[in-house]
Amino acid sequence: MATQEAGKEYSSDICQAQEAVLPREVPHVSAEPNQKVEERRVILVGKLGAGKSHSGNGILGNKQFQSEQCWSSVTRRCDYGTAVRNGIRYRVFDTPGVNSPEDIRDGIDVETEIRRCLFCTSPGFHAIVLVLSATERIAREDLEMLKNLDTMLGESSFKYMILVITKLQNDESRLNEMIARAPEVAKLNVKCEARRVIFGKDDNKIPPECLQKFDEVLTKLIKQNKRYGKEYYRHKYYDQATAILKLDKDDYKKKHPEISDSEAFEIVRNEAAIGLSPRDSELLKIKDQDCQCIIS
Ligand SMILES: Nc1nc2c(ncn2[C@@H]2O[C@H](COP(=O)(O)OP(=O)(O)OP(=O)(O)O)[C@@H](O)[C@H]2O)c(=O)[nH]1
Ligand SMILES: [Mg+2]
Repeated sequence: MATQEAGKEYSSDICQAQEAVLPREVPHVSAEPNQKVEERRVILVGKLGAGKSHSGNGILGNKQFQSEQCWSSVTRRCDYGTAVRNGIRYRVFDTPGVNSPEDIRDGIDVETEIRRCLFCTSPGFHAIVLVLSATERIAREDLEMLKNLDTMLGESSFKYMILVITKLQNDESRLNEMIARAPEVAKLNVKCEARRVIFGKDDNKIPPECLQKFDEVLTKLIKQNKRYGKEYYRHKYYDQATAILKLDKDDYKKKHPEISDSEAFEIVRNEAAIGLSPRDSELLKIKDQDCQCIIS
């Protein structure tokens, strides 16, 4: 799809794609018209090279995001992927590494990318997955990243957060030991009510039992938040974003009258996530003037 291709700017000169990425599922032809498929919207965040795209591919069940070994940012713009796995539609939003030294050098505005991607999870996201690599030390920049996330998303976002640990054998006791020795991760673990899932050690594949655990944790998380009437994380700014996206949808429908409202909305929402909304600048202007939080 042309729009999806246009969003793929994540390969730098020194980091050429080595593997072909599977073609994306075209959203508007995938679902049966009257069949209501449960949708789960997930955002991936984390440090440069932590394995966000790798984790996103696992959640989707196929390779839609570019994931590779590289010293510079592989994912340079927000990207989305969608697939139906086990009867559930996953809409996964991949983001560039937060607080990477590349942010400044390569001119990647990570905050802008994450904000755009947040609004495009309209009407709100079910989970924010923080990807942590087990092979790297927790450094000052990681703490800075956590502080930034807190500032951007607000404290209540932890109720929707799942920690995914990459590059670690699926061994809970080893993870417990590691957590016990890292006070910052221990704090985070408490804030996330111990929702953490190991995604294994393999750079190619996430073991099925790890993915199953992720599904269970996510299902439980959604159920719990639903009980409090907050199935997904939303904020009044989402209403502003939705209003803008609806204008995009109306324009789109004028050009494609054969497409249903919901299909058109999904298409423009996906395009907006990768910066292709004709009203992108309006989307990015949505911000609370009084507080730094995008969402609180
Ligand atoms: N051995 C091993 N390699 C992993 C694991 N997770 C990710 N990798 C590898 O680590 C490298 C970086 O993974 P990516 O998924 O591209 O990381 P990212 O966080 O999306 O990186 P940026 O987009 O650059 O911020 C790739 O070569 C992955 O195959 C893992 O659990 N084990
Ligand atoms: Mg990536």
